[in-house]
Amino acid sequence: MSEYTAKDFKKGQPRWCPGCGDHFFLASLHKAMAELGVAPHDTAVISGIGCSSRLPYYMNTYAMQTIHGRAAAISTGCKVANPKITVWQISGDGDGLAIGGNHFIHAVRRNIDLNMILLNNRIYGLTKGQYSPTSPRGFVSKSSPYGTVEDPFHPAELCFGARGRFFARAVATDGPGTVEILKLLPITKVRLYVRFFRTVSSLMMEHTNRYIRKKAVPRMPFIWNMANRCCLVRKKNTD
Ligand SMILES: Cc1ncc(C[n+]2csc(CCOP(=O)(O)OP(=O)(O)O)c2C)c(N)n1
Ligand code: SF4
Repeated sequence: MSEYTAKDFKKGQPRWCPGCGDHFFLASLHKAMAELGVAPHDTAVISGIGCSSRLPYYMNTYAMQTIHGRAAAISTGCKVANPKITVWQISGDGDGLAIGGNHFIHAVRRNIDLNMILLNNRIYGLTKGQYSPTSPRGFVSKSSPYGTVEDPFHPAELCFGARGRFFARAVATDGPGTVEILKLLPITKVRLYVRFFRTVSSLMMEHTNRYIRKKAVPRMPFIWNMANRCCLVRKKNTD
């Protein structure tokens, strides 16, 4: 039984838009950390730059918002300097897979026990809606007014291509599913990578909202663990 509650991990007042999926994810992270029972002073949360990368401000743990695309590099440094610390790395799809793509694949390959989280809204939120490496082909945005002509990354394929061993995804509004997955991360002790979809509220994100409803939600949240070849598909999709 853990001696902590979610309150022990909370700090500050989030500044995300009302209804942004980041609020849901943050609440799940607080809850999962409390249930895992690792002390706040043994935990570090490290991000790059982006809306999602503001998350460390709201953690009552060691926390750092660093520079764009470098969350994996600085998380690696933190973990190597003090392996006893549980490190949670937070990136958006822009931060983690565009400017930080190279750091991402090598951090997965090195397998130094980071809990890597990708908050994937398939767009650059903070800079007002440019397309990202996970935007679908044809996505109309400020940087692709006629639709993108590129195919997106599939984060799971990227993870396994870099010799990752564990991948899971959930919809951020599925609180219990998200907590369930987050609690698996520190105990699996294989390369870890989680992908979350967010639902978003601002008008700018409307396309993303539509996309998530039409295409992403029918695909169930799942967990894939290469170590024991198990694939758990959650039956209920709560988004
Ligand atoms: C070196 C550098 N290049 C570009 C930027 C501008 N910039 C800030 S956040 C961002 C992308 C954010 O997108 P994402 O990581 O998906 O996070 P979101 O805001 O969607 O949560 C960009 C391009 C920057 N801050 N630094
Ligand atoms: S701009 Fe988008 S990603 Fe950023 S806080 Fe608002 S809804 Fe969330």
